[in-house]
Amino acid sequence: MIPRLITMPHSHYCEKARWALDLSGIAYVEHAHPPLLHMLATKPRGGRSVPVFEHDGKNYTDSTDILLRLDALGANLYPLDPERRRDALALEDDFDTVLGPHARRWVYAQLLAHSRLLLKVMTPGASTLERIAYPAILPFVKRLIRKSLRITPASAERSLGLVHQTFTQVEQRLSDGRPYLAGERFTAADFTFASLAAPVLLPPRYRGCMPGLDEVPQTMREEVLRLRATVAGRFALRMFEQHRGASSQPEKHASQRASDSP
Ligand SMILES: N[C@@H](CCC(=O)N[C@@H](CS)C(=O)NCC(=O)O)C(=O)O
Repeated sequence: MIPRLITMPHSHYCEKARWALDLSGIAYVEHAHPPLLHMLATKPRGGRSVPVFEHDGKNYTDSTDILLRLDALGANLYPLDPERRRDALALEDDFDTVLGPHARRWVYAQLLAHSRLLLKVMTPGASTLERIAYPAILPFVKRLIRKSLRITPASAERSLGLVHQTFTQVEQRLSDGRPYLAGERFTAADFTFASLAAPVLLPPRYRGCMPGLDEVPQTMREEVLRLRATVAGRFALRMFEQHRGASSQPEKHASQRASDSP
């Protein structure tokens, strides 16, 4: 059976897994679901969050596990030198646990009031039924997101501070002139950073769904422009430019769907 990647169209952890899959050259189909409805696909596969990668009868329910699986299959995503490999994995873990959640919380805090934009980025690639049902359940999903991510003006501000802190750490690491985070070669550390920073940078080559810079509220747009201008922001954008190819949207995958069922 052709491997499948269960996603939410806008999720930055899904972009990380998608990027790894695209690098691996393994053919796969993407099944995108909007938040909450994704659980109909992840729960039966032993997970909760997306991405979930179904391959060879097994389910990989965490983005790092997906990358490690692809690496074991020969995708060459990590440095070969054991010390550099450990370093790349530690960076990936740090981005996964700090940058990913805090970028997400700050961006949701900016966008939860903008239902039309949310529908635009959350539903591409979903089944017809999901697309029809979603506007009706969106108000509930928004409340759920606010509650489960503990979004308040103060927590969003704190999260933005932590995003800046990660950007400063990346800048310090790059200050010795190295071209990539774990050394001389493009690795999982680089595309994990670029993917998880994407919600605050809105890179044109993001393959999932992101709002355009001109679609987001002005305060968010100003912050995105500030972050894009930093050394780390420019580095992430360069990763997309040099290592992500031309942009496309998950609708492309809709035509590849084996079925609408999870
Ligand atoms: N540690 C997980 C985190 C993934 C994650 O947080 N995914 C979010 C979307 S960006 C999600 O599925 N949230 C909904 C949920 O947990 O039910 C990974 O790296 O795969």
